[in-house]
Amino acid sequence: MRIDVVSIFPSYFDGLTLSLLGRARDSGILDLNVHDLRDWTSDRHRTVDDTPYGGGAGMVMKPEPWGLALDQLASARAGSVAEPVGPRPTIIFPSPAGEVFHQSTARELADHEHLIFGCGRYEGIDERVFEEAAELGEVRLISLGDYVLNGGEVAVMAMIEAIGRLIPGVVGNPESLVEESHEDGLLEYPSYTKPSVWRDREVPPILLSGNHGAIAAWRREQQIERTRRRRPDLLPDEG
Ligand code: 6GU
Repeated sequence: MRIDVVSIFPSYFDGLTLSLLGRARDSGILDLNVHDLRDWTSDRHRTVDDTPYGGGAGMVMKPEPWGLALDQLASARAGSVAEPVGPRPTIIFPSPAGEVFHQSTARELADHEHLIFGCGRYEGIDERVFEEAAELGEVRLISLGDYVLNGGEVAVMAMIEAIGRLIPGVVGNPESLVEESHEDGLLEYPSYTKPSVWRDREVPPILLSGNHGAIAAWRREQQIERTRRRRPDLLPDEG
């Protein structure tokens, strides 16, 4: 998979060289490229924002650098710039006004060949950029949840981590992807390791029983009970 990120704070993404995703990048499974939006400006001050038409507080990101960035990155496909071949990219703009990101969103996006993330700052990006982007690929506005961040960078970090670990080969043991919170609509069961007694706290004895059927049933019960307690909204309505 190829991922391009455009931001005025590219160093936010330095963390993606660490750990699992770093290894995926080194091995070539994940082709992750982070770009500075200011590289597509041409004035001496590398300006990316301006005052809003109609007035109001704050600044709006200018369309021109975004247009040039997306033209270049969306054409980074086989063939020529004029006549690219292969699937069109999916262009994602993190936005608190977008559809909410779920595990199902991550699963869907993990199947795409080319994702472009455009991180907005200030009061947002000139609306015409979204129209223009729709000529180049499938545009999605995606939110992490119902709260406001200062910019899209942290949201995109979260999305890339959620998507990246679902790409085949990124997580060493694919079974560890299955028994996880949200994968089957329930929260994860509790985990324990040695010692069996720690500060007078015992590991639930069933886990030491060797009875795999009983352990599986107990874990399922724990999942349902935790979900009922912490996230009842995830459970189907009972009558
Ligand atoms: Cl994707 N962006 C910003 N700026 N704030 C958010 C968000 C995204 N998701 C939740 N809050």
